[in-house]
Amino acid sequence: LFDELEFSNLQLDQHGPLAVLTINRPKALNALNTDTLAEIGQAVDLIAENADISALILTGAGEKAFVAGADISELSEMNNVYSGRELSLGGQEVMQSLSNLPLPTIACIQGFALGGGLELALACDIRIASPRARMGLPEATLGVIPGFGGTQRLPRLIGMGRALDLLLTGRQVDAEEALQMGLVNYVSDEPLNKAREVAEQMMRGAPISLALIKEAVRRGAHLSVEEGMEIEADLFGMAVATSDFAEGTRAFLDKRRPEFKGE
Ligand code: CO8
Repeated sequence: LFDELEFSNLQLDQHGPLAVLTINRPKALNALNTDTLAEIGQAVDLIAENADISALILTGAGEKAFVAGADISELSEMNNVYSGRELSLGGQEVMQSLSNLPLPTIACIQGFALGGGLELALACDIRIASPRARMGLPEATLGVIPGFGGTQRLPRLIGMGRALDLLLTGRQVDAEEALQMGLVNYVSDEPLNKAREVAEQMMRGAPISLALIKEAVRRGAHLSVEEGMEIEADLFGMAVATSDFAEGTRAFLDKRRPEFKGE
C-alpha cells in the first residue's frame, strides 16, 4: 500500500497490519532536518488514513543512532525569534500528529536518541531500547531548549524532578537508567523483535478500544481526576456500543479468540 511512495530520508514498510517507519539519514546519524520532519509528517498522515494499519514501530536505520537530534547545521542558521518559533511549531505539529494517531506506536531505540530524537521517541506510546542505547536532551549545551515537545512530554512521563535533572544537566542516560526512571518500557538485545512482539500483543485488543484508551489518557493528562473520569465514562459508553464489544464478550463466554473488525 505504501509502494508508490518515495521518501528521501525515510523508509515506510508494511508487514500485514504493522507499519514500520525507519528514519534513514545515516550520514547525519538520522538527524532531523526540515525535509525529514516533513516526510515524517506525511508518513504519519498516510498511516492515519490507512485503515489496514493497526500499529506502528518507529526506528532509526543502523545500530549507531535512533535519531541524533535536530539537524545542528540547519539549526545553526537560525538567528531570529520568528524563524525559531516557526521551526519549533512545525516540529511540534509533526510530533502531535504522531502522538494523536489512534493506534499503538512504539519507538525502537538503538544507539543515540538525543535532543529532537528523544522528543520523537517521547511522542510514541512506549519505548523499547537496546542495551547500548543512550538518551538525553543536550539542548542547553547548544544554547537552545527542546522545541519538539520535550519540556512538556518528559515531565509528564517521568515526573518533574527527573525531567529537570535531564533537561538542566543535558546528561545522557543508558538503557538501564532509562528503564529505572520509566523513560523506556523495555530493554532488549533484539529491540526490533521485542517491538514486534509487543505490537502483536497490543493488536490483540480491539482497535476501537486501543484508540479510546489513548484518547482517554491523552485528554485526561492535564485535567482534574473528576474531569478525566467524565471523559472516561463517555468513551466507555462509546466502547460498549461497538459490535467488537459484543464479539469480545461473546468470545470470552464461548471460550474462543475474538475476531475484532474495528466496528
Ligand atoms: N545534526 C547534524 N549532524 C549530525 C548530528 C546532528 N544532530 N549528529 C551527528 N551528526 C553528524 C556529524 O556531524 C557527523 O557528520 P560528518 O561525518 O560529516 O562529520 C556524523 O553525523 C557522525 O557523527 P559523529 O562523527 O559526531 O559521531 P560520534 O560517534 O563521534 O558521536 C554523537 C556521536 C555523540 C551522537 C555526536 O554525533 C553528537 O553529539 N551529535 C549531536 C547530538 C545532539 O546534540 N543532538 C541534539 C541536537 S539539538 C536538538 O535536537 C534540538 C531539538 C529541538 C529543536 C527545536 C527547533 C526549534
